[in-house]
Amino acid sequence: SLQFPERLNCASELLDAWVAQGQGDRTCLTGSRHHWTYAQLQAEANRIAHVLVQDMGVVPGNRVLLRGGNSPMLAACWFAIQKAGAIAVATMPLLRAKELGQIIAKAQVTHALCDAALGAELAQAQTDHPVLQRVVHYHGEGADGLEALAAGKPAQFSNVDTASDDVCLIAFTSGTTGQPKGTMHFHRDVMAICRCWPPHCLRATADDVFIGSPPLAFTFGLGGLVLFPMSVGASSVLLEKATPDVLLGAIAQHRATVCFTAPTSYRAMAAQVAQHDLRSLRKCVSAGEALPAATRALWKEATGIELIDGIGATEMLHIFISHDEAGARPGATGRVVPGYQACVLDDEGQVLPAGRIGRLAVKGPTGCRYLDDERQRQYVLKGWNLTGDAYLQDADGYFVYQARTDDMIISGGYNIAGPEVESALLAHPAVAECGVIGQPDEERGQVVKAFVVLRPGHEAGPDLVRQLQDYVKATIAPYKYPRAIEFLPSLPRTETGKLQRFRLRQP
Ligand code: 3UK
Repeated sequence: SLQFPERLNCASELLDAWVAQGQGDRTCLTGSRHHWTYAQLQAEANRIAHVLVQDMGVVPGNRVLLRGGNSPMLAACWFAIQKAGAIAVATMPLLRAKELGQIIAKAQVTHALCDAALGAELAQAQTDHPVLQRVVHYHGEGADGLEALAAGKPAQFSNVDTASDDVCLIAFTSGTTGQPKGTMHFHRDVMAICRCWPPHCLRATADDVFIGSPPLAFTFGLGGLVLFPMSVGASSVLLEKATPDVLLGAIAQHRATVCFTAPTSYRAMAAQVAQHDLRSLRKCVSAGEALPAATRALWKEATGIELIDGIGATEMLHIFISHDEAGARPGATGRVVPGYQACVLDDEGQVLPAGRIGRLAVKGPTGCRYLDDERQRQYVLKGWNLTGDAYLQDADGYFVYQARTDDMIISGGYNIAGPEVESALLAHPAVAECGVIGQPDEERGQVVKAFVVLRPGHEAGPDLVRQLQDYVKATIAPYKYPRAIEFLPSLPRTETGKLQRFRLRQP
């Protein structure tokens, strides 16, 4: 049920409840430094909660910034913040002082827990933003470190009695341009996402071992690598830096069964599966950007596993359109996740019939609450969240991704979705990665331009350009073919695996 009691603390539900039920000895989190059962994670989180309250002066409602790569300690800190009734503001490890400063100012962050190895940029941000009063480091040495402070604290902590609609988490969007937007989520939102997508599309059990690449600061990673495994009593492997080769090695080493990562990472892994024993793996989830049919086929051929695609958004907290393995349909994201509603709207906000391209709108137990941002009005219309994606819904209720609304290419009067051209190109054996944009053009307004990264053994040149163009013309409507093709050694991507099209557009 998606009804929640008036008082609710997500740490009680996801962590303490297992120990209370006598399941405390089950393995919970594994990292390079720690391997914790549920009881050990609970004790650690309780001690850290005491540090937050006694040593750092955190009171309920304070915003506490987290900075670190994925690790059991980072997760323990996250739960400690929940236990103290404070609000977690997790940040991407690669952020610099200036970006951290924007987040500190926007969320009025007063306290921080930070991996000692990443302290310098945060110290700089703190100098510029004195609202941040107190930073404590973990994974370091010394008597003022988090571990030393926590060692003297009791392993019991009485969780703050939060309301189910108290904010517990401010997630910043991995937006590719503009000022970062903070999205606020309640304790009940954290529980709601555990009850919607996982039981319907993932169906993991307590015996599963989760693994993946998304940072816990990205809600795809927080859900997939901490909340969802813990909601079923499973365990999770947290990797500080999960490049495709590291991830493959770790899947084999830990006998992982459920993997979460982005399409680009599945493509890179597919090329090297032969060197690894992946027989433990049974479920693979793809999100963050559209999953091309060619990538679904590539991964299935390499591993025998049907990818589970799902579109989620920081604003919605997690995935709202998806499918299970049996419901996979190449080229489509899936159907609306039970608990949510979704439709496609025209520019006037009217629902479009099947087959028509328009703006994706979604509604459900979670939704967009920007922290002090004018853009709330653009994102939410009459209770519907407009994700900024162009989609169509087919007659069977499957949603077919087209492009980000601002990324639609208009060329010679035609509307062309770059990702459709990318999907066509990715099916060609010479193409490892590609990105398609509209390049300004006097005559046509825009022309379709493709940036292509080649697989080893293929040579860039006019012959290959012509081959690729002919290939696209033979696969999709010929007017969509890329009139310009440029070869690059790699494509610009965010830490979350999203192609940065705006950077491809810069001449
Ligand atoms: C795009 C997809 C097509 C789409 C996210 C799962 O990506 C997540 O959140 P962000 O706020 O970005 C949201 C935007 O990313 N997108 C994501 N997944 C897909 N497009 N197919 C997909 N499967 O433009 C969306 O509006 O960074 C994903 C769970 C939690 C998340 N926060």
